[in-house]
Amino acid sequence: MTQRIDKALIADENQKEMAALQEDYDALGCKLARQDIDIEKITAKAQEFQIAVPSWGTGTGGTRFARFPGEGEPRNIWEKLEDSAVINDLSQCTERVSPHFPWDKVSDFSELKQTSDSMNLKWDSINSNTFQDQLGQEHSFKYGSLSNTNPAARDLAIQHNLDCIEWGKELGSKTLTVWVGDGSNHPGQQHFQSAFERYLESMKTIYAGLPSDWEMHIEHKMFEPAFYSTIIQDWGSNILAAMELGDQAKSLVDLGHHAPNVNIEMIVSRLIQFKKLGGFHFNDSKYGDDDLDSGSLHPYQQFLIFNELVDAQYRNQEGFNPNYMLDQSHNVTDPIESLMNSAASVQRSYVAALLVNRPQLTEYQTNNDALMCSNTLKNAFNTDISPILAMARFRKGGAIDPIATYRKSGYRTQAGVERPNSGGNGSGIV
Ligand code: LRH
Ligand code: MN
Repeated sequence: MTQRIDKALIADENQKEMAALQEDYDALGCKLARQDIDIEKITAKAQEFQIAVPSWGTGTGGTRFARFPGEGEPRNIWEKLEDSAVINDLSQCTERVSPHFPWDKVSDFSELKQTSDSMNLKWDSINSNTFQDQLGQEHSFKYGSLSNTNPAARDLAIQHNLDCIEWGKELGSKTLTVWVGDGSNHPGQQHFQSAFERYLESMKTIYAGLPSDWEMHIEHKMFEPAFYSTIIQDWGSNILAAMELGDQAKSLVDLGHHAPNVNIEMIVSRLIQFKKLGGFHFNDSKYGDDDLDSGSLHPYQQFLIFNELVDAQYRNQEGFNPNYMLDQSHNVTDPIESLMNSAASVQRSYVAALLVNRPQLTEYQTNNDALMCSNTLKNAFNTDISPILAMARFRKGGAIDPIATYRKSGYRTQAGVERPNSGGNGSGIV
């Protein structure tokens, strides 16, 4: 068990930063007050913000070419929980962890629940996995899982999702996320409608197994591992499936699963309007599903997505309760640092969207004053709200500067000592 970050160290490091933070915070408070914005109200909202971390993101990620494990890699869900606790200790906005089965499967789920409780961690959405075959698996998912032409393979995939619900119930989760790689690589290889009908039939059986207070989140993806067609390729197929299945089925938006330049914030607006926005997998990308750190390339797009989300909150949109989660692959950085950075980046997009003067924006929109519409959003986006994010962390017992405090703690080095390199570099995202 790698030692958690000592609260005294966090306090010491915060002490060094406090005077400067207070000065910046007060200055920002004056600036916002001139816009009739109460900084204390915004900071309180920032303190409420939560985003889940993916268990599989706490280890070094890779590509099909190679994976270069870092020091002190977490080797199992227990060590992934330790690292997730450190991320939450410092950032104070990541109390939920999203597991992936069977990667995180254990023999005793009540023991896993006790361990997460002891770390003040909760369980977010459960991710099923029917995009890989398990050792000795009777029916392969090579040609698909929930849409496979072989009913025995479909039954296997259905049963795995039903098992995920049972394990999730033991952990206190309330959501099942279903992403499948099903699709084709050659024109003509798959009959599109028949394949979608098989997928929907399978999903209906899984849906029937959902407890009444659970949601099923369907994740669309343009391509990979299939490179000609994918069963749920875009938000259109996604919302059709969610509507076909019922009220507990909603659409999940993974930012990296769209073609470059797609207007994701408008997709979000549509899903909100039709009460089908289940949640997000936040990350960033330049080309494909690059799974890069959130906000590292397109921070304005991420802000525009939150502008739609905060607008829905502001309008008390019915059926609006999206789940926020990171889904990234950290190939060249310390995963703990990238996850803390990314959680803060998404929190920043949310808080900046709170600064938008919505009555003013509505007036400019009504009068077709395009320039002032854009400036109203840019004004919020360009406001440096770093003091609010730091103050929110500080007030919840976290670190004013999470990266500096983490590096000062020597946690990674300690983990390296206690978790000898498992040597498996191989390839693939985990
Ligand atoms: C698919 C995906 C999905 C996860 C996997 C790890 O690309 O985004 O959400 O199951 O990554
Ligand atoms: Mn995803």
